[in-house]
Formats: sequence, C-alpha cells, structure tokens
Amino acid sequence: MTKPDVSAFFDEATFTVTYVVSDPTTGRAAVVDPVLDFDPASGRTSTTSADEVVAFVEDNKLGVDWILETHVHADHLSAAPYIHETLGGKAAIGKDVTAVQKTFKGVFNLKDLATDGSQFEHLFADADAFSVGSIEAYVIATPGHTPACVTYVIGDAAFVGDTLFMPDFGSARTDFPGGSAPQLYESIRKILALPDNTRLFMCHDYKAPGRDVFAWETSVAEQRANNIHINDTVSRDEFVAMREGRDSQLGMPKLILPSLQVNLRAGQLPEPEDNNIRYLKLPLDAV
Ligand SMILES: N[C@@H](CCC(=O)N[C@@H](CS)C(=O)NCC(=O)O)C(=O)O
Ligand SMILES: [Fe+2]
Repeated sequence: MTKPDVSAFFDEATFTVTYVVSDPTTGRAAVVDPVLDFDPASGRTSTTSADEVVAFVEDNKLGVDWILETHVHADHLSAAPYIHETLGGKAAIGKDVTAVQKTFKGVFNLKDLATDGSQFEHLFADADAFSVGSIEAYVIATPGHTPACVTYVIGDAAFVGDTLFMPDFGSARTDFPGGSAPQLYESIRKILALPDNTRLFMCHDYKAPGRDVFAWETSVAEQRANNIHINDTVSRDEFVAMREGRDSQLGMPKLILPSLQVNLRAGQLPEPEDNNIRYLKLPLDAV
C-alpha cells in the first residue's frame, strides 16, 4: 500500500492541526481541517494560517482534490472557502452535517440556511470510498463529539477529528448538542479496530500534564495500550461515566458562537449588509 505524505500545520490560537495529505506518486492531495484565523475582540479574520498551507502546496507542486472537514468545528472558523479559491478541491464533510444544521438554524435564527448540506460540494456516508491520487481512502462515521463527525482513512493514515486525542490527553468532549458519550465510545472502538500500525492524526492537541510540547501523531497500538480515557482495559460504562463527569466541568470553547455560524455554511461568512459589513450573531442565554 502506498503511504501518503502527511504534513501538519498547528494553529496555537485554537490548538487545531491542519494536514496536507498527499500521494507521493501523483502529487494529488487533500487538505484536512483548514483554519481561518479570527480575533473575536476586533472581529478581524485573516488567512495567515491558511497561507502557510497554500505556500506548502504551491512549493511542493501538489494538486488539491479534496478539502476534508472532520466535523462542524466549534472552536475555529474553517478556511475551506479560501483554500478552494486559491488551490481548488472539493469541500466535503459527513452527511450528518444536516442534523447539526437543523439544530443550530434554530439557535441562530438563520432563516435562509439550507439544512440539506448543500453548502458542501460532497457529503460522505459511513464506509464511502474515495481516493487521493492513487491512494485508496474511505470514511468511518465516528459520531459522539458531534453527530456529523467522521474519520478519514487514507492509506495507512487516519484523520480522526475529535474522537481520540493524544494518549496522555484522552478523548473529545461529548456535551455539544447531539453529542453522546456512549456513541463516542463505539466510534473510538472502530478506530482502535484498525491495524495496529495505522498512523493516527489528531485534530487538536492541548498538551497534557507533564508534557510541554505539542504532539498530534500516534498509532492504534499506542492508543490501545496507553490512552488515559479509553484503552483495551476500559469498559463502555467506565468511559461514559468518566466522559460525562469531565464534560460537566468544561466551559464552552472561546469561539463556539462565531465558529458554528460560519462552519454550518461550509466556512462561508454571512453576506455583507447594505453598508458592506458582515455580521455574526451573539445569541444570549440560548446555548
Ligand atoms: N479552550 C479551548 C477548548 C476547546 C474544546 O472544548 N475542545 C473540544 C474539541 S472542539 C474538546 O473536545 N476538548 C476536550 C477536553 O477539553 O477535554 C477553546 O476555548 O477553544
Ligand atoms: Fe471539535
């Protein structure tokens, strides 16, 4: 099996990892979870982070076929539209994005938001196959953190989104609307059933007690042996009790309200008003 080249771009402002995954034989590539920088204090967006990805793709003469979102992110704005404009590629996400759109259409009162996922160019169902150049790839639906979460398996590499984090940090939270700890347990067991030497690429890293560098790559074998939340000795009930306990202590991500409004539309910013300025909403006492 050809192994894809994987390059990581870490955004320290949101602890998010963007990946460029490419086929060394054809130069075809996918960009996973691109970030649009956003400063909530000033309302300014910038493409500094995304431009690093663009420069890397151009310098290495790669061709982008896919822009893959692992889920509707609640902690950063997606740069999928910017990547699409500059590099091309089809923006794709799990088909259950429709459930997330239905939930938040109400919260944000987005009367004209289509809730059929049509803002994305492709919707993936569980087990759908695709390819990155000559490398075979497929999707595993891995809900639990959100209903639309998917894992992309590309050759020997899996992009797990918010399911597992590094072994010393554990797993993703399950307290967002439509989240479920029992579902996350089942989803993680599917990832851990991949071959032991599968490379696993995390969507976030927050460091961990005793570790002062960021890290985002591990393997199935390492997770099964060492993950502090879910390894081969942890039962479903133990995981659910731990996860729900921890979730009840967590504050909301800093950028959840801006992120959802933008990411529900595949990263498109709201249309400008008649003064040519775009606005995001801040729903009070609703989330
Ligand atoms: N402090 C971060 C928190 C982000 C956060 O809640 N991350 C989610 C993924 S979107 C998570 O699963 N965190 C796991 C945890 O903190 O246990 C922020 O404000 O953005
Ligand atoms: Fe997330």
